[in-house]
Amino acid sequence: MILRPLSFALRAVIGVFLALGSTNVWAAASKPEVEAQFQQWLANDLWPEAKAKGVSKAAFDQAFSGVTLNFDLPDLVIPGEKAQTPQKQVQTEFGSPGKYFSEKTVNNVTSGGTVRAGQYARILKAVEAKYGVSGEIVLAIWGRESGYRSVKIPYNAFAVLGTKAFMATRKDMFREELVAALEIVQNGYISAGSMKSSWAGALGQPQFMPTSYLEHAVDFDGDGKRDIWNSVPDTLGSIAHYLAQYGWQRGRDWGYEVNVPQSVSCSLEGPDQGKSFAAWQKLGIARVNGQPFPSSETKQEGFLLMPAGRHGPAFIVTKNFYVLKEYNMSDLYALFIGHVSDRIAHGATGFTAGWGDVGGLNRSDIASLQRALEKKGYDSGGADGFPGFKTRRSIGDWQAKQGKAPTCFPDKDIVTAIR
Ligand SMILES: [Ca+2]
Repeated sequence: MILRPLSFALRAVIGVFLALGSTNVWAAASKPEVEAQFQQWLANDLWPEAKAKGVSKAAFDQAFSGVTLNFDLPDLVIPGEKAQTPQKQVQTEFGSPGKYFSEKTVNNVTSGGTVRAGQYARILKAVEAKYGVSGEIVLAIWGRESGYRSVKIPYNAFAVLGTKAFMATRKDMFREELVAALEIVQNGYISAGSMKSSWAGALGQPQFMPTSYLEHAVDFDGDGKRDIWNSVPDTLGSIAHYLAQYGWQRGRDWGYEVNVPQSVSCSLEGPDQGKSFAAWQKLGIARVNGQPFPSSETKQEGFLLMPAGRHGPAFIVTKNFYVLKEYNMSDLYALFIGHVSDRIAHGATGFTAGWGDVGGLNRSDIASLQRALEKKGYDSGGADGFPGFKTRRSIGDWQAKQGKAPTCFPDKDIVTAIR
């Protein structure tokens, strides 16, 4: 009780330092000083919140036993130092979408998945029966997230999340995750010492953030622990449960590669512009392999997906594609999972259409393009430097208005032309 006002005072002082941007006037706190502030913050700031959430003192102390700050993590704002501008991040190059599908990565996840499809056939069948998600989809996610357990997940989750919640650019988000991590220990789902995470605080083989773990992790092998670190059945069941809870539709595929005739604009892309498969077919869209869409899909809704605009393969995807995006917001991630699942299931080969040599732009170029589009009244989905479907189709609409054939993807000329 005596320490609490001190903690407030400390934070007020830190606040003044930050507000003045005064790194040149006062030296930043030394590491031992920051470490001491962290220990005070744990005791006086975090503990009351954890206690209110039902976390016992014993569980709290167990979680933070021996935990110190990790100064090597990215995106930290050391108390007393001015926050770094995210300049470096913005100047990174936005790689062409094709880079995401390097043969090496695709082949590694595919071959690892093919082996495990046989090895864990019984468990995968039980997982699919319970949650409706095919084994190949679950395997592809497992492989992508943690290389089927081969990727090391070395960090103490409480050190990572504690450091981030104490002094990172998005500390409120990490604070929520840290409290969730404490609830995991409190509930006895796993011991604190076993909670290993990535440098970003993602847990175990499915790489769940702690709030996701609380909602979606399951004990599929029935030993009483939701052990997504060591148990393969728990890992597979938890991934499928996650997708099921986000609305995965049993019996439906994720999507199909298609040919899109020039008469169909690439600006028809997106989850809010769905049409029945029959309607897409009527527009002249057909599968690249010459096979018809499954008859069960005829009346169901499908969505046009063109991750590289006219410079790459096109797809009609189902709602399940957007469920995959709940795992990771990127279109390319969801497409990677769907594509690898097809390869595991059918021995399918690469995409029929090639990826064009687009790219070479910086994220800052794309962000300024997005701002320019918004100024002209187009929806770019936010100036984040990533050309998502809203940016792509707005480029297409702008091009059509200029009397140009829409490509629906940023390039240097477009960045120069739209200002
Ligand atoms: Ca278990």
